[in-house]
Amino acid sequence: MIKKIDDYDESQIQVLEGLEAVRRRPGMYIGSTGSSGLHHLVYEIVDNSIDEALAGFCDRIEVVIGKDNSISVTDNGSGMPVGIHPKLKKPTVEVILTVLHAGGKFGGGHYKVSGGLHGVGASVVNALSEWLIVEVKRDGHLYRQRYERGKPVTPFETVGEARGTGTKIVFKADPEIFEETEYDFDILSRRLKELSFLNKGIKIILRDERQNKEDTYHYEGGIVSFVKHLNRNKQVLHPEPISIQGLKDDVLVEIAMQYNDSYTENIYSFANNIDTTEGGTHLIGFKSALTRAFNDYGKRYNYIKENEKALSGEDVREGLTAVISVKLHEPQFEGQTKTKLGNTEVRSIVDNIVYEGVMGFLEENPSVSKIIFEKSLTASRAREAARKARELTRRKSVLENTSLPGKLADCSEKDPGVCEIFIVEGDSAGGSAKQGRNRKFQAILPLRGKIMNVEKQRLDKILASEAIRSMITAFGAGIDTDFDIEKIRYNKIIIMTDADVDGAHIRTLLLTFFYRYMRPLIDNGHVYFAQPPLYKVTKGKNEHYVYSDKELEKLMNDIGRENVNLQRYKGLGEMDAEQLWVTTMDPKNRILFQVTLDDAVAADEIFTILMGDNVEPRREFIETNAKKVQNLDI
Ligand code: 1YM
Repeated sequence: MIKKIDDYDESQIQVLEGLEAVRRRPGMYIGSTGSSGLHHLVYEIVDNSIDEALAGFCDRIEVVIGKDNSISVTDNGSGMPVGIHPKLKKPTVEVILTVLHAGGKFGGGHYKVSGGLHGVGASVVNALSEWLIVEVKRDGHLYRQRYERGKPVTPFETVGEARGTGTKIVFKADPEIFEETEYDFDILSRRLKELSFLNKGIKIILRDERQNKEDTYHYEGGIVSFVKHLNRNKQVLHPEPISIQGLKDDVLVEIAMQYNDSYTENIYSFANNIDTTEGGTHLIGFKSALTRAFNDYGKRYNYIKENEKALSGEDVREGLTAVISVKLHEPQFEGQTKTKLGNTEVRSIVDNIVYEGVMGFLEENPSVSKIIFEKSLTASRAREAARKARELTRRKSVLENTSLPGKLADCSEKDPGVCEIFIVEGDSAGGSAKQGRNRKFQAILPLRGKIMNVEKQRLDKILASEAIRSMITAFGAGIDTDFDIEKIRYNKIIIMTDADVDGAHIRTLLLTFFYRYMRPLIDNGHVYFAQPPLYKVTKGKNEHYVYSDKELEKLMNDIGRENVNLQRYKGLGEMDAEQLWVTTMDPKNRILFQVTLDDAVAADEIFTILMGDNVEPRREFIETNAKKVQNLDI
């Protein structure tokens, strides 16, 4: 008896130490105490509901952002166990909410597949919350308990009657821990929507009481709906995505894939609902099976002749949108951001299931197969042509011994870390920029004429464009699969265009090109937009350059409107070299926008909408976003 009391004391001390450790080093448990960590709290709680849904007991999850930025998550599952925990002699709910990693110890045999990147569970959320309330409906009773900063402040008790079953957790992130405590509806919405695609049949509701907004996500089609959604603005080559599922050695594999008429591949892989952005064994298995299946089928049905080259992986993935989702026990996550699936056994499991599935589909759908094969074969030929063109570009520059384009005014400094290159629209602005710059570290590359829309071209055509070739040689880092960020000759690549619609168009074209063919430039934050002023305001001897209408309004109020001369700049060409330097190029005064692409899905969507063939979504996008674009002289 005495021993048992000792045990209890000891475990109680361990509990407090555990939660104290979480509060002392929150980053270790949720990644950060910034916005990402804050949103992570929600995912941890939702993941418990998702697990309950995967076990077959829950089909509805409601997430509410309160006016005070509290979060409430409610599910209609079986309800957390309410009995006394046999070892710790406390209500099991309290154990779940106060003991680190408690969740795993109770596993009832079904997949405990969910669990955010860190998979640390509800106790971590409790430790990092100013307060948390848990409610369980079970056996006709409503139970409740309240905690503050991880410690129970009321007993776990029955507070009333209840119909049905389920669990509700309401919490408020602790401002002592988090740098910010305001939730972003769009961030939560994106992840919850993704979860509902990845776990078909679950209805997830997101309500924002701060702004009376509500979204519902519910996809009976699961990842098939996901792929349709990803392709919704593209011209698809077959109306229904190919859907493959299989279960082997307790690993559940689900694949949905659909070709569109573009030239890019868009493959998203998930393991236990976690976005494996670094890929891993499931992705490798998928790719190798797809290539093998295409080549085997192609040879059998004479799409690929006896003496012809086999299709490469890139050929068979051209224009492919796919979602790969695996669920397994004990996933191993590796890589820099722990988003690479490492389980070696998964590779052959996915490979076998995909090979069978793709072969079956090709055999049963000869007309779709023909369309996809024609695309892959054209891709193969185009890639061969591109290889030759690239070879030629490389050889030419070596032979002529003038690797840099003629129009480039290079800087004298050779250390890439301090060098910048301005990509300037038009020769006249290019001239002013060349005169105005600091030639020690600033290079100027004027681009004449239209920039090619790379979304609609394959690499061989793209390489035929002079503007694009001159950028490739000026940057010095190659292109596409040859691109090597280590070789880049400038730390900052600054796009300098007029602040009008044409300028915005050129910026988007250049960004599309960088995004598709020099992606590390964007990922590593090398790309910037210069921000020329919109107005010059002169009053007496004082001159002010103004960069936005808001700023203009404020300045006018500050200096008074009488005897003011307001000059509106229509383009870079209206400024002389000196003005261009002072307002737009001098690091001391200028405003630069750094281009970031933290969300490949959203970026791809924007590029597709703005650049693709479908006019209607483009018009819609421009209409809804025109208001958001500031400093644009429309
Ligand atoms: C709003 C958050 O946590 N729901 C939830 C959690 C659990 C159960 C049901 C559950 C699981 C099991 C048995 C089981 C949890 N249980 C545990 C533990 N919603 C939310 N709904 N009975 C109920 O896994 O066997 C941890 S979470 F530890 F008891 F298993």
